[in-house]
Amino acid sequence: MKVLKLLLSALLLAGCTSIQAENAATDTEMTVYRSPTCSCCGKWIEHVKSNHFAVKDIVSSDMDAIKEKYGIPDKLASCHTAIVDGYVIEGHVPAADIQKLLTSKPNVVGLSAPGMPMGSPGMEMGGSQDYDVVSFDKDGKVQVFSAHKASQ
Ligand SMILES: [Cu+2]
Repeated sequence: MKVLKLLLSALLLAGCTSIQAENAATDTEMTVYRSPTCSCCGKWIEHVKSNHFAVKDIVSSDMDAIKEKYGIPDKLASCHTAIVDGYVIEGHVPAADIQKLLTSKPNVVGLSAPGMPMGSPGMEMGGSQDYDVVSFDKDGKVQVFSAHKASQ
């Protein structure tokens, strides 16, 4: 009887580990830097988490230093800054755009949704506006990566 119990718990343990391994294989690791007072940052983190990103959430009181470190041009700066697969993701960029970036792997530093566009993921506070997600490279070249229309 004791042996059976042991065997059963061993099987349960094995089951748990395989589930964990599965999650690790599908979720892409992402590090997010945000200031302690940013609430829309937390909402954006929930958005990417529900779209298969495993987030390492780092609270920083000196976001300017983070943006300088990762080479984000002033005019493209937003609230939080994320690092995923060597790319920089600035502000409320939709998860679908990040997935597109990771698949197409263009030669850019990263993506930004400059400012805090209303209606973008994490900025659903009633209003909605058209906004562009742009890519930027080391030489400061900025290009539209994807255009988003305001929802009705
Ligand atoms: Cu924000």
